[in-house]
Amino acid sequence: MSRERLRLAMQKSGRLAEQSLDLLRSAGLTVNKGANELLYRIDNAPIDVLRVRDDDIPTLVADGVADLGIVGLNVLEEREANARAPREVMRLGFGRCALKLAAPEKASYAGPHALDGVRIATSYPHILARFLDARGVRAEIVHMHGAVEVAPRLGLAQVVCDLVSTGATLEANGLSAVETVMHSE
Ligand code: PRT
Ligand code: ZN
Repeated sequence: MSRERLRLAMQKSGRLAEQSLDLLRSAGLTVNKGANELLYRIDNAPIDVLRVRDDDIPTLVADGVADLGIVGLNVLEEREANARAPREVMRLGFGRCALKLAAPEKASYAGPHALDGVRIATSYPHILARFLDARGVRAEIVHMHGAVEVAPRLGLAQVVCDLVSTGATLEANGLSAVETVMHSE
């Protein structure tokens, strides 16, 4: 696909949205919000900003609808099994978090093998499966699209694998981190 203007996909709203725009502004680019919520225009460079859900960014870049995207490594890696996953070109240093395994405070944890036969709730089933496979652990992965931290209280899973930044969400749900699966930004 050939275009006159570079198209950059970024999160429309959420944790990465404002910092992604700040990055452009700090590069001296003038972001014109205009009336079109889907597409912002850079006035002083041939760049358009496509504003979408973060989960759609890898597909938009893989399909050539956008030339570049700003997205969490966690979202990118979750699609790695997919041959059309785009390539990481640069780390941007914001949105830092870690994908961690966490269990109810009282539970004792003696290493990955303690997870054999355990049900683990996560929004990142591929990343988690790769982590468990590499350690020879056979656990049951429960795929949830949100509110992963409530799974143990609901009796849906004994352990969760979720993104953590301050740790406040784990604490509020009586969970303690036991392993780091990946670092992200
Ligand atoms: O609407 P859209 O689909 O675009 O957004 P989203 O809701 O899927 O994503 P969003 O905005 O929540 O997160 C976008 C990206 O920010 C993620 O893919 C990560 O790369 C990054 N990021 C950084 C985080 C966090 N920190 C984070 N703390 N994403 C999510 N969280 C959540 C986490 O899932 C948990 O619910 O925040 C909670 C934990 O936070 P603490 O501070 O209590 O530990
Ligand atoms: Zn999302």
